[in-house]
Amino acid sequence: MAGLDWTYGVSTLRQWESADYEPSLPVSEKSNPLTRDIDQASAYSIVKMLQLCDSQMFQEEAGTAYQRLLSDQVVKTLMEVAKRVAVIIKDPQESCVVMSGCGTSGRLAFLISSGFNKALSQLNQSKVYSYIIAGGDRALLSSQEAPEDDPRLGVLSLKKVCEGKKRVLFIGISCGLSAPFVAGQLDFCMQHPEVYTPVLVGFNPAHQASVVQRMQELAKSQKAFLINPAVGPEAISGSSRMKGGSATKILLEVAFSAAHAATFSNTPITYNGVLEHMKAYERTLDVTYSQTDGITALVEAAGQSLRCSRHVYYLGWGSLALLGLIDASECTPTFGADYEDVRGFISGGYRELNNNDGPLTSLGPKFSIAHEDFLHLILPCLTDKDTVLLIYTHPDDATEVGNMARRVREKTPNLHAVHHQADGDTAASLQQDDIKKLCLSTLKITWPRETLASGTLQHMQRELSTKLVLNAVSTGAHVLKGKIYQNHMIDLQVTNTKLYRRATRLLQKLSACPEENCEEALLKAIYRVDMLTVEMTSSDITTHTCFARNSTKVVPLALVILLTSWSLMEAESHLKQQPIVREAVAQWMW
Ligand code: F1P
Repeated sequence: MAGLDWTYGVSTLRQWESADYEPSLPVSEKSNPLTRDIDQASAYSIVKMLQLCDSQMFQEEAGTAYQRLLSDQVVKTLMEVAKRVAVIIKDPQESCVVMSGCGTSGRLAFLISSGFNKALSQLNQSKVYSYIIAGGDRALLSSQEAPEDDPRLGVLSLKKVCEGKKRVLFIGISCGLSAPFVAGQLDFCMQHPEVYTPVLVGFNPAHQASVVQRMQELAKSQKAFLINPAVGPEAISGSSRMKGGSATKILLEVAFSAAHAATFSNTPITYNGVLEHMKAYERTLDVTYSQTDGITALVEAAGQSLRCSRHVYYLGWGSLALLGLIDASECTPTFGADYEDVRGFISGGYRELNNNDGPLTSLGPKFSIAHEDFLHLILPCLTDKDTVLLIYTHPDDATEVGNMARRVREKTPNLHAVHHQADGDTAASLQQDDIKKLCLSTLKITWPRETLASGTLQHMQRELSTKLVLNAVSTGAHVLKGKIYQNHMIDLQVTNTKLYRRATRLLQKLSACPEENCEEALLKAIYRVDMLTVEMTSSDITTHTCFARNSTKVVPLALVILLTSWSLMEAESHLKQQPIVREAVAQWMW
């Protein structure tokens, strides 16, 4: 922790809000002043930085241009959306709620729709929630960035899900308000107002884009809704899986819970009800980060595994396992990681996942997600350099967790647990003690005892808490592995327009070269040539990003070329000798 001062003043926490802080960038792409030195930080400091970044989600509005999570307008819009959902729940034959997004946003659409459909089933009601993810179900577990750029694909998938419905509440999620896939769907909704009411969820102020402007216009007469508070820049610039994902989960769960309570327990949808529910999520952050030491232990263990090219495995039960699958799948696009680096497994496999397309195992090894798969494919080769993390909450799962812990323990002591427990639950504590004895570290998150009615609310908070912990583990571990420069991911995949633009901007920032030169270097690295042909330079971004799917280390390579004027081959061999990208490029950047 040496050299780091945790008494950050208000000015550092709020610096990003100032009009002259990185003015050309939207909030979701700005670099967070709090994490500028995250690449040099210890595991403990990393966790503390993430805590501060997350706390920015709940900062109050402060007379700047930004709406915040708890702003009046956001609460009021959530109330309106909740009322629409309540109408739909009463008419499941003819209506539905559809959530759609790309990458993390689509994965959260899946998680949230599964949770609320389950709640409806438990009440013997028909399901009304559906999800769409760009790239289809395979994108739930793997990185599929290209479809994000395709508005027509968005419309086709929306039409398919809504076939025969007379009333659709469409919720398009794009943290950066940037995904053409979602924009296409919103546009389609606005063309068919007799059926569709569009809602846009994202975390940047509304901008000049035609779709967003038209949404704003329709929002005045409540024919469309915009929920776009700012939650502050991500800890790793642009990594919207973190706060963007968390805030998406909070906003939609608050709206849907209010609708369910209004329909099934006669609780009116009120301003204070919605606000209080949001604040309950704020307390989730406190409950979670009160365990800084426990989280730090996990970050350290995972970091050590990745540093020696070994692996991190999340073995989860129930919906918390899904958060493990999601977190693991995001490491590929976010950190340029191999799918084997961080992997998630879920007890019950695809039966438990219950996704639209059913089992995806035939798509390849990365789609083997059941605990049995872990036992057959991974356990035999497990070493003490690998980190295994058990993730569970339900006391009913404790026996299975114990059995799994014993199997893993025969191969490695590097076993850890994250589990949630209600305050004073002594029966569960006894079982936990057995599991704890088998684990190197145990992160126990304790929740206040609650009545049955608030049980589902707390379950969703436990999910968010798990998301925060796992995001910290995978982000922290990759930082410790040397994948981050300052607070930028240098080795990002350049597989869609947003990522292509982010890469070009990053090259400009780090090399101080003009945009033109940066784009040229980027293309050389994508096409792996020293001289670009006319065909290459005249192709559009989609062509470049398609090609980039099969190229690795594109941005580091471009950066070395820019900083050294070396040939492509020289730059490539340099990067091979120094696989820690931050170190490979740092020597020229001071
Ligand atoms: C969608 C997304 C992210 C992913 C990556 C590429 O972003 O797929 O989830 O982590 O950054 O973009 P958005 O549309 O929600 O902004």
